[in-house]
Amino acid sequence: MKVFSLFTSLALLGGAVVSARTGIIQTRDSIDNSSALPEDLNGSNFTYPWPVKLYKFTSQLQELEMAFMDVAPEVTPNGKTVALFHGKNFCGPTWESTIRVLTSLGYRVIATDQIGFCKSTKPERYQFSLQQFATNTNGLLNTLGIESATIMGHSVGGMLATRYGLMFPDQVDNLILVDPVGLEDYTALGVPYLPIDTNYVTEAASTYASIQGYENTTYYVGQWKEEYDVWVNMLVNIYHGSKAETYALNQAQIVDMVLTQPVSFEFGLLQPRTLLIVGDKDRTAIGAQWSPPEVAAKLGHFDVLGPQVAAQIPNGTLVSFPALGHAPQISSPDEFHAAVLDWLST
Ligand SMILES: *[C@@H]1O[C@H](CO)[C@@H](O)[C@H](O)[C@H]1NC(C)=O
Ligand SMILES: *[C@@H]1O[C@H](CO)[C@@H](O)[C@H](O)[C@H]1NC(C)=O
Ligand SMILES: *[C@@H]1O[C@H](CO)[C@@H](O)[C@H](O)[C@H]1NC(C)=O
Ligand SMILES: *[C@@H]1O[C@H](CO)[C@@H](O)[C@H](O)[C@H]1NC(C)=O
Ligand SMILES: CC(=O)N[C@H]1CO[C@H](CO)[C@@H](O)[C@@H]1O
Repeated sequence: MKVFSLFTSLALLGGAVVSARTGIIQTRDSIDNSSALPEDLNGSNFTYPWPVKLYKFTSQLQELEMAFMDVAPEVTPNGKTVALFHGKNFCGPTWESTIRVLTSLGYRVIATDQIGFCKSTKPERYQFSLQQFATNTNGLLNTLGIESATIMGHSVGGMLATRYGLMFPDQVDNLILVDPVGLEDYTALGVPYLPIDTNYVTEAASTYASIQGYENTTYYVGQWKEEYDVWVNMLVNIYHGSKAETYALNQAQIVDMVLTQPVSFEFGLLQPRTLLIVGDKDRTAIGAQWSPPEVAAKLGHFDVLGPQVAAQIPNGTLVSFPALGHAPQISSPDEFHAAVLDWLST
């Protein structure tokens, strides 16, 4: 049987894989540390605050590149690593101030761009799943020789961090979920299903005004500051950049992933020590925009969801910010970092 023989050869080859495209055997998983990466990398021309590296690996029979920053401690290393997962409207560099705080205390920080986002490959065909993202990211950390790390994820990255904690509990020192989406199962609460093609049209129509308007309301509770513009423009340039079409498709697939792959039934199974951080004024709910008003009204109450979910997590602690929205690490970095460091130190 063909499939069987492929698996057999994978097992025999150990550290190598067969490329479906070329049929040739390639060395598995490598890191490209080249300092000469182009400014426009896989459709994003944003200048990152630290050198961008590429994790090259094979997934779903294609060669992919996952961009990341590997930031060394600025002081004597404390031997610990934090891996940061961005949300749907952000990228690795949006964590810049958090990276500065952590590296100033001796942490090594890995800030990833997931496949389909930012400076990573935008595949034309890919089965997007939280499990696949978690597997990709675990492969990166293993390739870097990092045996375990604190995992911190924001928004969709928080949903991914939850899945990562469920799949790799022995490799998670601490889990930090920052306004994660998926604290509730949107579909079960009545969000109608929209095909990827419909989401694609919405994604492809993204503009500065649509992104800024959304972030102003949900991320910053209507308190816009000029310094937030940088993150909107970073995104607008990808939507209009050299990989615009595939990026819009990938983002539509990611909306589909969030709606069809709930984690909300599994919080009780999380083994790692977990900090859940929420802004009580966050009302983020995937699909609320196209739901009937009575459905939308039920969704995204982080002030209620925070305590509910923290109580389900066996080793869970809740920190809530009464006045903040979806992005406390951006809107109130000092308060946010104090809460994270306080919890990490106990
Ligand atoms: C890139 O750097 C990593 C450590 O960050 C190292 O393990 C790897 O061997 C380097 N790869 C190349 C091709 O220099
Ligand atoms: C990225 O591209 C946009 C236009 O698509 C341009 O306005 C912007 O200056 C570019 N940024 C960088 C850092 O090259
Ligand atoms: C942000 O939203 C608030 C409240 O809806 C509104 O008053 C304000 O004009 C908006 N600011 C910007 C820059 O869009
Ligand atoms: C929570 O995790 C910490 C650190 O791993 C551990 O010391 C503590 O016993 C755990 N508490 C519970 C209730 O599992
Ligand atoms: C799919 C794609 O365009 N991938 C590119 C991402 O960027 C790296 C570095 O320039 C290229 O090698 C890939 O081909």
